[in-house]
Amino acid sequence: MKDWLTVQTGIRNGDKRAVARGLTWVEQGTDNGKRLVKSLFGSAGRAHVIGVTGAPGVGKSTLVNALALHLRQKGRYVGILAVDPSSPFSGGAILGDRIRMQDSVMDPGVFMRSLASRGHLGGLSRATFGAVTVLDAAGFDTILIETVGAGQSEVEIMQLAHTTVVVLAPGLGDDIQAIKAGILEIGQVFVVNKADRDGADHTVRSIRGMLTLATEHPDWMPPILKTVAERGEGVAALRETIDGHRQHLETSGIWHQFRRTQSEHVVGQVLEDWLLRHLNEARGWPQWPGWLAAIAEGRLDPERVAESVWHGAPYEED
Ligand SMILES: Nc1nc2c(ncn2[C@@H]2O[C@H](COP(=O)(O)OP(=O)(O)OP(=O)(O)O)[C@@H](O)[C@H]2O)c(=O)[nH]1
Ligand SMILES: [Mg+2]
Repeated sequence: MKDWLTVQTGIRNGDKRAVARGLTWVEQGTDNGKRLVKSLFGSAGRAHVIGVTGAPGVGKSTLVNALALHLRQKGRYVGILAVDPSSPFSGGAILGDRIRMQDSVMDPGVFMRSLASRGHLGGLSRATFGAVTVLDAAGFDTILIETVGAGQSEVEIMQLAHTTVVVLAPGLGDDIQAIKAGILEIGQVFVVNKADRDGADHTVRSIRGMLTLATEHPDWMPPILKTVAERGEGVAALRETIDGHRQHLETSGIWHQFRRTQSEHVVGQVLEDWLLRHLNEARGWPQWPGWLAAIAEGRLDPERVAESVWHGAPYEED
């Protein structure tokens, strides 16, 4: 399956092999990948995209797996993206996720994929956007995106989600972690997982305290739920809460504005990617070191160099 039209047709028919091929193209940022996302964008926009984020090890993968199994029992088609920003050193972690998620992998109504940054600058959230488009067009009606809630790119990835679930676990300093990562603001649903451990109620209380203090939620006060993902406890309630949030988005009209807001965001990202690529290319130009020296010595205007980078071609000497 090499030709992109065959892959596109396969994706529209929900063929998993075509979906896998399409996601590889999208992940690698190839021309075929871009063509595919462009052509499928019109058929996407139906799926409920749910971000699941939180500090390392809080149980995101276990929870996503339990949620996916529960959604399948409700007859839903579930796409799962595990976005790993820490590549290339995380092969083990991805493998661990695969193993933990293998219950879902055996089910034809579930498609799971890890996306790694593979050393590309930027691009990761763009690849995630493309992957969501592919899964959405393939008929997966619920898409779960797992990412570690640490840096800017993860916050950007969460902007692709209609509903962001922030996962925490009881234990020393978890409340501080949440503030540090700036993820309090992005969550519409909070989950205290590992509720089988001591301190879960304390964590719930501290999240509630911080939410009341830090954010205004005129329409939607984020619920805080407790789960034991390993045993599937609290997962049904979580699913109901997430569905409730979708309903809130629809009745408030936000659901319909979402694509528009997202489009603007995506255009900005494409531009950022271009600029980064131009800058990296320019760094390889033979003139580059000389220019930097000339700027440092005051013989050359930095704006002149920036213009060259912008146009993707070295400036001509007068
Ligand atoms: N006690 C307890 N352990 C859990 C629960 N859920 C998950 N775990 C365990 O917590 C560990 C981490 O779980 P993961 O699901 O890999 O956590 P994660 O947040 O996806 O981790 P990263 O992707 O590495 O950030 C595993 O050993 C799980 O078995 C739970 O509800 N209770
Ligand atoms: Mg994980």
